[in-house]
Amino acid sequence: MARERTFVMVKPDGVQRGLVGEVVGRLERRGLKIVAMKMLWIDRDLAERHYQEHTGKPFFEPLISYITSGPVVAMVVEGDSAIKVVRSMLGKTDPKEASPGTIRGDFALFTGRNVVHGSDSPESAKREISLFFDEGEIFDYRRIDEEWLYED
Ligand code: IDP
Ligand code: MG
Repeated sequence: MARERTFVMVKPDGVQRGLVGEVVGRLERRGLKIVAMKMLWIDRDLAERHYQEHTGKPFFEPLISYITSGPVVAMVVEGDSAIKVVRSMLGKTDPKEASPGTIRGDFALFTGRNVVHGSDSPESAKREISLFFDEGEIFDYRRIDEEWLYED
């Protein structure tokens, strides 16, 4: 069993469209555990740091405006293989290519308005979690259904 933590964010369009509960509900029902969560309005500095790998790309400026355009809901999500599982639940970056049943495949049409973010690797997860959360904001607890969710 590989317990992992990943960083998930409902982007400004997801918040404006009332999809916070939908996203959180899907993660919870899957058996993933929310171990930290907050609403914040990302400023330019944090946006540029979060998306540093995309610096200089043609979509960088629109991406920074998008992600700073309204409040977001940021989370740390824990579970077995959480990084891969969350990415598969989000669907492809371009929602037109995302399978129905995924969040982007069910709720979005445009890459630049794709509702959710999830870390793409253990290194990104670690980096992104520490950008948004202090250690004291992340909680270690057992969910009552873990006994039935986990095989061992
Ligand atoms: P990801 O969010 O699926 O990891 P990345 O390639 O890391 O996708 O891109 C980060 C975010 O930048 C995407 O979720 C999307 O909002 C935006 N983005 C990526 N590529 C484009 C593009 O070609 N046009 C507009 N926005 C883009
Ligand atoms: Mg990415």
